[in-house]
Amino acid sequence: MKNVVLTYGTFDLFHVGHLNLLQRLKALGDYLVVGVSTDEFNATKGKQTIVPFEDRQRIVQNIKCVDLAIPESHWEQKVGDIAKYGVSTFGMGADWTGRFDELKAHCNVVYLPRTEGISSTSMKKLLRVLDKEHVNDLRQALNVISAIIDRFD
Ligand code: C2G
Repeated sequence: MKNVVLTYGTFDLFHVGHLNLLQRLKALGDYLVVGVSTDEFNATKGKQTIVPFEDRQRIVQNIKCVDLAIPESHWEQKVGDIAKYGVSTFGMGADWTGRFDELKAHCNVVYLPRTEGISSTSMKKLLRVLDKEHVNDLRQALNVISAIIDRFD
């Protein structure tokens, strides 16, 4: 009997924190199903991604430890997915601790430690600093500084 593990996520700007979690979850079973949040669903979460859904799903589907990547389009699909794929373990990162305990009625529920020091949110913040508007501000500031330096020459 296949030991199926299920998880969900946005996986924007896929990074080592996502990889660590998926590998740890796969180690709990022998078949890993990953629900990837659609762009529409993320909008309801107030989340906007850099990488569109189609690309995020393809990236996750091609991660070696992932057996099946499915769309996550609403919060309520989890119980149906657990039954559909015959899930024995549902798992998330620790930032979701306690949020899916109601699923314990259907399978094991685990929350695994997150990888510290890396997040899509912090990468997005960094990218925002490098956007056109900020670069122009930086350029103007540099011009002012070099004008001041020139006066001292
Ligand atoms: N994660 C992690 N370490 C990090 C960053 C993320 O272990 N440094 C884990 C999160 O805890 C989560 C998974 O990676 O379990 C995916 O994280 P996100 O892409 O941020 O997913 P999220 O937007 O939290 O979506 O229905 C549940 C939602 O779809 C979860």
